[in-house]
Amino acid sequence: MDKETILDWYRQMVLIRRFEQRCSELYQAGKIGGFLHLYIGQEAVAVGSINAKQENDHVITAYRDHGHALVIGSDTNAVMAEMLGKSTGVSKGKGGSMHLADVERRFWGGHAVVGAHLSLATGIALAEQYQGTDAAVLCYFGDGATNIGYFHESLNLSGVWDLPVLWICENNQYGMGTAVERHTAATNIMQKASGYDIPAAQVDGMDVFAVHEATQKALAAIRNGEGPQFLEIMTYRFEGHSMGDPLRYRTKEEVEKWREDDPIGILERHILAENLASKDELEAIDTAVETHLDEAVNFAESSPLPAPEELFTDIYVEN
Ligand SMILES: Cc1ncc(C[n+]2csc(CCOP(=O)(O)OP(=O)(O)O)c2C)c(N)n1
Ligand SMILES: [Mg+2]
Repeated sequence: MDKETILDWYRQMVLIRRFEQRCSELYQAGKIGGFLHLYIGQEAVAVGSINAKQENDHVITAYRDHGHALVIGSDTNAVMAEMLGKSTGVSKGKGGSMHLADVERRFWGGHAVVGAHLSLATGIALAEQYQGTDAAVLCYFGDGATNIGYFHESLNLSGVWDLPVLWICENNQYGMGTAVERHTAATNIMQKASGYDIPAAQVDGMDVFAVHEATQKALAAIRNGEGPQFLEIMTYRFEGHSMGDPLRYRTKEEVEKWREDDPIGILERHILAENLASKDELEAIDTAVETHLDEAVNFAESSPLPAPEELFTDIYVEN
């Protein structure tokens, strides 16, 4: 792994963190409406895995989607504009936080119905298999989603048809305010994949290198014709389920313990220990990210809202 790549991953993780801190402020100022689910704490998952994909692979996820969009390489200005519901946003301001998408980069969202997008991932994988390409689908979902019927139907069909799909469970220990032990009978979630004869591995989601390596391995197996693969990535969301969550279901000590394993802190310590960059160089990256975000917020705030006529466009696909 060369130094430039590692520093770029650091930049991407800091970009997600700072982007979301800005979103939190904008939400509290009433400039972002609807629901807002922060990804803070889980950055190493999107950065480690999406950087392991090849260009023609697809990505699809749930509503906690800002990190995926930024790592995919969607324009930060347009992602921020979408958060504010502006017409310059990635979904023309009509999707908002939970419905980021970037068709050009094969990023299919951003979905609010828990588990529903797993069936879309299955369909995309079937299309690629039918066309005989070497593209795979990276499909992300939460621990809670593994209790939903769509999850079981999708894993089953992907196994029956040997579809090129990588199932990525971001196990952040909770589905809303309910801990894994209280919401699922099989708390060792990767076991659920073996019910469908799908090879699975558990990965430390606070370690960007571990996530990258596991994803590379799983994608290589898919492209080698070994069928769907499953990763259970162990992570933690440092903030609430969504903005305004009073967090009564977990202790401060638990949060503090996970914060010691802050994925950005772990990477920073690695960079410094390996002399890949100095503290000053890392601070320069942080400053550049802040400047980049100043521009994005200005762009979003000064962009127009969608015109009223836009209510009637983009409802059906036009052939
Ligand atoms: C079908 C459906 N049921 C319930 C909800 C309400 N809901 C939104 S998020 C969520 C929890 C999902 O938890 P998990 O899959 O672990 O994802 P996380 O929020 O932790 O990323 C629930 C129950 C929903 N959006 N869709
Ligand atoms: Mg969860």
